[in-house]
Amino acid sequence: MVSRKKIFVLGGDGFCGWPTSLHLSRLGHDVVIIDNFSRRRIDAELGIRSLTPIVSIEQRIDAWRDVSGRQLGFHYIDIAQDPAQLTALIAAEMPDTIVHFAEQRAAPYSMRGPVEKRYTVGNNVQGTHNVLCALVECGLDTHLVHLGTMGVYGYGGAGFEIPEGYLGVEIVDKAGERHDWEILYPTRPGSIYHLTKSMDQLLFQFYAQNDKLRITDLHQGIVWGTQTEETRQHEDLINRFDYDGEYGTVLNRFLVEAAIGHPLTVHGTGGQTRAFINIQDTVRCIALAVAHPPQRGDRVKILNQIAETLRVRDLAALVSRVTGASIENLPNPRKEAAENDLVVSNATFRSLGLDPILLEEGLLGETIEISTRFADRVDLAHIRARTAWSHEERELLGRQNHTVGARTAV
Ligand code: NAD
Ligand code: USQ
Repeated sequence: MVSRKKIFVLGGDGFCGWPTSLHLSRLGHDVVIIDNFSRRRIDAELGIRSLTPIVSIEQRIDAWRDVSGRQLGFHYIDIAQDPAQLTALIAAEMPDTIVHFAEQRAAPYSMRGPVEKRYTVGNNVQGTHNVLCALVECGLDTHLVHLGTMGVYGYGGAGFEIPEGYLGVEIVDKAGERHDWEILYPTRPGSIYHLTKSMDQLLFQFYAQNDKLRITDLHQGIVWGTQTEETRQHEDLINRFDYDGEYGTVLNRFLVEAAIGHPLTVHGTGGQTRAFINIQDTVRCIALAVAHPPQRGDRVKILNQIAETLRVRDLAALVSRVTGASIENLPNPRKEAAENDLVVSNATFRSLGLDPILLEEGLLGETIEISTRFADRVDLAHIRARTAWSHEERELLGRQNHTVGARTAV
């Protein structure tokens, strides 16, 4: 039996936030979405759109009321730019939990140029800090659940299983005495976007220590899939699906590429190993995190939110086997290790009962169906990833006859 909570979902109009809002609502919680539609505006700025047709937030909320009988609240607030409005709403509604998805989340977009770098740092770090500041100002014991990323650990290949957020270290002092410490795992972000998640971690550490805020930081892997049990219930509840070179994530992109007969766009050798999780498990994990808050005075609770790790070339081979798509190895526009190992602990979610969906061939079915159903909405010009991480990659791409400029020609 779930104890009913009032939950704010910051970024509740987005890819992870929308299905999470529905799931928490179905579990009986009182859900209020806060969003500034910046993601929809970036679609317009880039000339792209979700593969799936998404309706307005008002239509989404109406459709959910019709199928579930439950009401979702909504407030248009820019959490980075409107701290007073955010604080006033928190003070008035006194949420038990705030789930924070409201950040610019695409690594390639964050590396496009100075405008996007500044926007990403400003939006993400300021937004997170405004939430923390508001909780202190309101004197509330609200539990903050933040969506972080596996990318804060870096992809250098640690040589051991990556723990959940903290690393045990032994220091030997001048007298030869040994001291055991647990420190935040040294962060090695690979993009400006990932850097903002590293900065968020320090903000959380400070506010948990100084103000005894209760904070859970979920280090999530790459999310794949689209639909959840709740979003399947009505066409107007369909989740967004990014496939373009800036916002599309690797597996969903491969499935769209296969659906339109485009070769699978493997960057480099495809030796990059990454962590993955299906969107249906994202929403389950968040419900579990909401139900298991840290105590007041605890350090930040960090959980790795992943199902499994896979190499990009193995993903491509799997998609090729299932769909018959060809594979193309492209010069990598990103500055990242060509090959890395990645072993990650997800012990806490497993101990809370998560039995994650693994990427077996059968489970790709729904994403392939969605990719095929909406294939005529794909804009071929936006398939290739064109943002170079630095001058080095720009030159490499240039030599390969790609149209890449300082801020990347699309
Ligand atoms: P998304 O871009 O689809 O959703 C983010 C939402 O936040 C959007 O609706 C956007 O309009 C809103 N938003 C952004 N800045 C805001 C602001 N200043 N004020 C109010 N609203 C704002 O992204 P997503 O894929 O749903 O990701 C959600 C969170 O999960 C992000 O923080 C991301 O870093 C994290 N995450 C995502 C993935 C993934 O694969 N999608 C993986 C790991 C972690
Ligand atoms: N890649 C390809 N071909 C493509 C697209 C990507 O080979 O067409 C490669 C990339 O070079 C990279 C890997 O696939 O090595 C993953 O790229 P991605 O775009 O799927 O994922 P990433 O940029 O890491 O970001 C995504 C989300 C981000 C989240 C992160 C989780 O956009 O919000 O934080 O996954 S993680 O990767 O675990 O840090």
